Amino acid sequence: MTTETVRLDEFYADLARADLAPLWNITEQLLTPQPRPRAVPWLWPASVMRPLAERAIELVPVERGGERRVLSLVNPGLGGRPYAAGTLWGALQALGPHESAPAHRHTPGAIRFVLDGRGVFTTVDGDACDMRPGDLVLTPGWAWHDHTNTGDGPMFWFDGLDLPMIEALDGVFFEEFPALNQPHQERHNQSEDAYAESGPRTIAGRAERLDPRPSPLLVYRREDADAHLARLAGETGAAQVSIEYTNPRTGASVLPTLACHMHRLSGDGPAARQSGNQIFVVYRGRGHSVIDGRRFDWEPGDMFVVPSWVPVEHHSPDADLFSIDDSPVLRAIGIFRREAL
Ligand code: GTQ
Ligand code: FE2
Repeated sequence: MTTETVRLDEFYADLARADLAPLWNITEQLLTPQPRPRAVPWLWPASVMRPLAERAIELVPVERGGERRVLSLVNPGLGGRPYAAGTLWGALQALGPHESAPAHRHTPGAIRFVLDGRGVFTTVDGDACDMRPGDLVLTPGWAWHDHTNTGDGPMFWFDGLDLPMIEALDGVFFEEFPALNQPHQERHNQSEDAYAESGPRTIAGRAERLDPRPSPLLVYRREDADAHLARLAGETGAAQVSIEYTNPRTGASVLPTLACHMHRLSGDGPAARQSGNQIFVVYRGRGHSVIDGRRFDWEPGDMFVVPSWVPVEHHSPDADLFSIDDSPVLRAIGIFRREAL
């Protein structure tokens, strides 16, 4: 070895010992020309998840400590971390007949999209929000929340949280409510009444307004989304129409960290990619999506992930896809990109 090489080797060893790294050797892996998400496109079939969730109801009680009966989507690209994508938590939650999940609060914000069952309400800061299939329920960051099943059957819903994002920011706080459940107002769904006369609950396309506060409306009903989608599809005749659930007071996304959409397909949707991660939940109908050139066939209750900047297109003669994404955060810092392909 030349003296030069020896001196260089010594230098790199000294750098490592001093807890320093030379950028010039890692520039290309850090400043990538475009996002290189570690999460991969992936689909979790309802036919696999649902029987496992039913077994969980039989085998595992919902208790303090564990808090929830939730099966989290584990993206195989993330080295075993329990996240659907780098920034998003996705999960299937199950609540058995006459069970309730304890009240707590945390800085990560959450949304629930109801898949199946009846008789459940989620209490959010004292407001009991009734949940029916196709409804969207918000539990904003630091809001007390617990889930109660008053019915004789199980309920299943999709949970979407910004947990990995808040974890990356080292901003996770969690607190148990002093009692198992929080008291709630006798009259349910008060946020719905309070915002009945304010602005629209869904908009065509994507929100442009930004708001650091979550929507004060906590429940978005299936019927409203359905009517809007039907109207849009009729007006445009497009093979895919999309609406976003919005804050009726400001027109912003429902949470400062998460946007929620519903997409109605009646043919071959357009190909597009966007920065930030997305999770899709099949609400109604059968079809397939092509993600990064790979075909994923889906049916109701299936969940799939489209990582940042990966091209995606959806195909179905008749289907509704619910989705969440982290675009409000990318938009807030001016780095959101979306491109038709
Ligand atoms: O229902 O409160 O999927 O706290 C993950 C964490 C659901 C919930 C999840 C939670 C909840
Ligand atoms: Fe929670």
